[in-house]
Amino acid sequence: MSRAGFIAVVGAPNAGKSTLVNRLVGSKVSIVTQKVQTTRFPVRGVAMAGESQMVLVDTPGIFTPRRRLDRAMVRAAWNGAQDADVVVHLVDASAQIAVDSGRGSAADRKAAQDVASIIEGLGAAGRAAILALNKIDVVRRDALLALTQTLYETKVYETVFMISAATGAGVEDLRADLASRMPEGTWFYPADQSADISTRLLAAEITREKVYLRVHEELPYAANVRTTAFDERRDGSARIEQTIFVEREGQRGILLGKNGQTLKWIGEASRKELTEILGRTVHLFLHVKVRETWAEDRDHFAEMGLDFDV
Ligand SMILES: Nc1nc2c(ncn2[C@@H]2O[C@H](COP(=O)(O)OP(=O)(O)OP(=O)(O)O)[C@@H](O)[C@H]2O)c(=O)[nH]1
Ligand SMILES: [Mg+2]
Repeated sequence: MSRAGFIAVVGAPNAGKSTLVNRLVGSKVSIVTQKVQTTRFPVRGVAMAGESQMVLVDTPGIFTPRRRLDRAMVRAAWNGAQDADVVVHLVDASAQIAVDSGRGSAADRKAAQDVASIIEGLGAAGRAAILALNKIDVVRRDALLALTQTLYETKVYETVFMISAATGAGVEDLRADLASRMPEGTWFYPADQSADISTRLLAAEITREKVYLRVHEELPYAANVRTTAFDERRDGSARIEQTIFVEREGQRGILLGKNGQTLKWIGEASRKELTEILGRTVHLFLHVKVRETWAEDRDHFAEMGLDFDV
């Protein structure tokens, strides 16, 4: 009997949600960076285990929102949880443990606050979740057990897994458990499909990942990437044109860099990865435009599947 269902992966920004989804799927469907708030909209990846098809929904991190885009991102994450058959709450164990031992950075403390508010939200929704403690490759075993105990006592979790999305430790146990929780039914996607994102959008995401990797502070959050043209060429290669929108003229300058070096790096890194993902030669053309109001543009939200009016 075949099984199929939806699994929402929720958690504070930077917990490793996208890394976990990519690992379960077995290919890159969602971008990953060391910066918080990388994922901006729910991304679906498809993972298989025997006769079970698991549609994993990678969600934006849940945090205290300020901008319209933040609000829409957090709302999308909660909606993902609501609509799913199973909710996995992924927690960065290393950040929690650092805070509990008084060594936490400001970012760790922020993450711990977000975790507390997610637990509150899960409790209020009456949703039993699976707790997955992530990044066990960088924490001590005794501290991990103490943390497990504390979180389990909140009573919002059915079960706990300790994993490293980065190394894969513990992930197969989690996969088997998730597969067994899928309701009986026919598959949602063909067996060979691993992602549900258009190539144009994926291409924009790959470039946005490179922006996040290359520029810092507020600039990544002020930037957005759109694919404006995607043409198949007769020789089998793809010609992709993209615009990176930023909010201010100064940001445009930083993104271009001295003699255009920064943008060149971004374009080269993105082109390389797109060539790999698409399995053919890619010609990538990047433009940078200042559009103060891109984060207030209804069309942008629609493209990402985000609700503009939350
Ligand atoms: N050491 C370690 N690092 C990890 C692990 N999983 C993820 N990371 C790192 O944590 C950072 C954040 O990973 P992401 O997968 O982008 O996290 P996310 O939860 O999707 O983040 P947002 O999209 O911003 O909410 C990246 O630098 C990852 O390489 C892990 O198991 N161990
Ligand atoms: Mg992410």
